[in-house]
Amino acid sequence: MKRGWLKDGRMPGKPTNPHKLRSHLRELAYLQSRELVTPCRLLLVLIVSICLVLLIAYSVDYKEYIIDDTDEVNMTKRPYVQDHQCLKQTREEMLSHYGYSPSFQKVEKRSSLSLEEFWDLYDAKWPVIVQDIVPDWEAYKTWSKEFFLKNYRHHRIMLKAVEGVLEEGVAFVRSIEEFLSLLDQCGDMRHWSYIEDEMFLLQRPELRSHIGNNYLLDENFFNLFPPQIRPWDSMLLWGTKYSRSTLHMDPYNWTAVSAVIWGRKRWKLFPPGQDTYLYISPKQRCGFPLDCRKYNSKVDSFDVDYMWYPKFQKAEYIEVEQNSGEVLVIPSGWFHQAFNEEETLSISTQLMNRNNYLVILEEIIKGKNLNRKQLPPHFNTLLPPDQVKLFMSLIPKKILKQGKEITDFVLESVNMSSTQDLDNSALEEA
Ligand SMILES: O=C(O)CCC(=O)C(=O)O
Repeated sequence: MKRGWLKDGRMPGKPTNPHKLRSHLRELAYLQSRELVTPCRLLLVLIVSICLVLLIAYSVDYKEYIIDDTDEVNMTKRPYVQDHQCLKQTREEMLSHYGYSPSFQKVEKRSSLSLEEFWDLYDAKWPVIVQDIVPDWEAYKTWSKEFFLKNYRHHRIMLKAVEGVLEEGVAFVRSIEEFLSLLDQCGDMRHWSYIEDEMFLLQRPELRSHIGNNYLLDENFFNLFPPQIRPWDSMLLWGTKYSRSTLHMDPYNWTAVSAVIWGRKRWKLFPPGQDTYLYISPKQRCGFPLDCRKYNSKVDSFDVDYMWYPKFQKAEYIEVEQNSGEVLVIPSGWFHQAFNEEETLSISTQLMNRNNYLVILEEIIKGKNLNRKQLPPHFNTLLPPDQVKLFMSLIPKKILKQGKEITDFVLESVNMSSTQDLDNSALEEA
């Protein structure tokens, strides 16, 4: 019944008699109060109340969000999370700014790419291959097999040997001469060897100096790290055909930079946000003194066991071939795996700059090396390199000391061991 109508359906007229007026009013009040307590009304009141409560709760959250918005990136208050959707959109805008059409399924090969354009279009956003860096290097011109045999025949080097599946790879120390003899054996997908040595070039400055300039690394905040915990920056990778890396994201989630001196690599590059399909366990640690999470997949994307890893079928990736003389840059957040399609020698390094430094600092916090609360309130008002310097000054001395000890230990292990197998767990720890 509509409110204000009498039981018999009449509209209440204008009562003239005071008695009638009182009884009309009483009747109206009765009708209205009866209507209010119907189950329908009750339900409605309940729904409205719930909505009101939700609205109040939401507006409180929303207000907080608005406040955050003016203060969007603030590591002193909350974890920094890279917004890959936003980065993708920025790249699209930048592509149109430069007059390029969007290309989201391939890795472009570029020459004469300015640093500015690299930062705008690729850095932290999309992988790219740059073709005109390595050909100027002394290493590109002189590092033949004969060169290594002549100058480093008996020098020891760390390598991984696989007889079976990738997961069962074993680390060894061998001389260059012995490794070269392995190159002559013909392997297959389950038999191969791979030098993955982070110290060989660093210990031999004359060789290290053959790696020329790479302008993409002109701004590299790793140089602001104390030397004891600064990541080693020129890993030598020299593998037989079929050799390959694991499927992984790099320590501290840095930008990976690979330069092929000779040979050919095929890469599978996985855009961010697919951890479930790649079987990434959240509990792995890198075990460095400046500890970090380790992002290694159990899947060998070039030899997948779908019985064990069925979800991998859903993973999306881009494939690209990197030829001799080319540099591949893989942004933070992208899992990747390299496969040497022929005997290949390359050098890997890492990049931390204005576009990914917060990702790396956040990984260092996740590694429990320091507490977010130790960052002073003005931290995010500083320029990026000053933020990195301040952050580094807060790293406990104990960690720096351990860093030095580990470096000394690794150097000693490589120098002291003859051709006997190294204790793998010790190497992995290191
Ligand atoms: O070249 C390789 O085998 C892998 C290198 C790599 O994954 C890296 O540089 O991050």
